[in-house]
Amino acid sequence: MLSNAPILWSFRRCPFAMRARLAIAVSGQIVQLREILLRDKPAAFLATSAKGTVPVLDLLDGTVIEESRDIMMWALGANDPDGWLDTWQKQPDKAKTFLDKVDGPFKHDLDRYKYASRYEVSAARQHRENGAQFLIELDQSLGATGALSGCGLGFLDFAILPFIRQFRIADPEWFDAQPWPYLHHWLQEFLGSAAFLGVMLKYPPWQEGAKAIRFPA
Ligand SMILES: N[C@@H](CCC(=O)N[C@@H](CS)C(=O)NCC(=O)O)C(=O)O
Repeated sequence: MLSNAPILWSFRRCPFAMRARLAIAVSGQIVQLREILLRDKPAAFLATSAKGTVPVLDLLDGTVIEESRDIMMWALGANDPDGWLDTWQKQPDKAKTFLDKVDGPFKHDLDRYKYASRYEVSAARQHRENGAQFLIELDQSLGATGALSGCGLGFLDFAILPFIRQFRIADPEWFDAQPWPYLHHWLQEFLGSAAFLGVMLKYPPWQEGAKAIRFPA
């Protein structure tokens, strides 16, 4: 029954929530999706997780998972048909260091580049430059194998692709003009994939008493 399925508190455009939805979808786990507005967080969401960030997964057995990577692990730990976890099993320290870099310094630069006001042009340029240095490294890795997770797309790719998408959206014209052929190909394939489009469907914000929404659809 859907009402017994775990509840995923999510926000469609949040890259952390996207990576969680991608892993849930590929794993075949079924959850109840509750879309929220970050500027108007429901009391029931804050009662589940006081820190107030999405995604949050409530397993309804007293366990609440409050970090996107842990939600990915939960889903893939239950079922991993495409071998997303292979890279973790082979090189866990390398995978963790890489993701810490994405969620830490890269996200820091992304936010300061993306949300810079027009009065902070030079600071924004510096943050774009910092991010670009990382993207150059990614392009080189992708040139070798076409994926960041080894021979095929896996955890590292899907955990970071939503952030690279955001970096591009800040200035698509500039981004598309950069000499990063492997990165552009990797990103465009993802943006056009059924996997991505399937986790980007639009849902109205959840309200108390609303009918449960099955995810994936
Ligand atoms: N470390 C967290 C970060 C999640 C996060 O920062 N999510 C943002 C949205 S993209 C958020 O909920 N921010 C709270 C707010 O804007 O009020 C994770 O990996 O799940």
